[in-house]
Amino acid sequence: MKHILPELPYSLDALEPYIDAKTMEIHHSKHHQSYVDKLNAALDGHEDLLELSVEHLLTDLDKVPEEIRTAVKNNAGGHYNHSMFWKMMKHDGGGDPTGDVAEAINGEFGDFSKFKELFANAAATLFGSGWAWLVINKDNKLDVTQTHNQDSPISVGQKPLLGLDVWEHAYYLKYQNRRPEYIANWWNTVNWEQIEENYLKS
Ligand code: MN3
Repeated sequence: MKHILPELPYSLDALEPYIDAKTMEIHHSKHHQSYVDKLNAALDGHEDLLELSVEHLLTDLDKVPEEIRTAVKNNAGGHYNHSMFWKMMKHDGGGDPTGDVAEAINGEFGDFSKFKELFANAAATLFGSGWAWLVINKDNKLDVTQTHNQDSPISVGQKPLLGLDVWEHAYYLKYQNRRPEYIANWWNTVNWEQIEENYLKS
């Protein structure tokens, strides 16, 4: 079973003006596609591994032969992280979270603005390429974390609820070196219904 690029759940311009259509087009049809293609290339000839989902591969990387482990980690991670990321945003998103995830955020971080500050700081201070996350950690508590490159929280036993891609490819066309401005604007795209769903499933 070859891995395939999922369709975006909205049009390329749905996240304007916060994320521009050109960035979305390149990010989805070039960058994400490339993770999918390189994952399939790495798994070529490994019939047993081609049967496994990306989640399975990423939570059990030790089972992947050493000669393709790095390629699988990077590209299955890229595929998995981006597949989640697209769904974490929507047209007319943003605002405050509601429901159980809002209660959990308030319980863990004090209030939503304190959580936002922590998360934005994690995104802004990540050196190089990677992601900021809101996860449920191994102790079953909400936590704000960072991952480098395309490493995925699920490889270290965490359940990602919300993630922000801070690779330059995610924002450079519109924001150039102004990563904090991208982060500040990105909050207006967050699909809190999806984050609630992720929380309830975790
Ligand atoms: Mn990306």
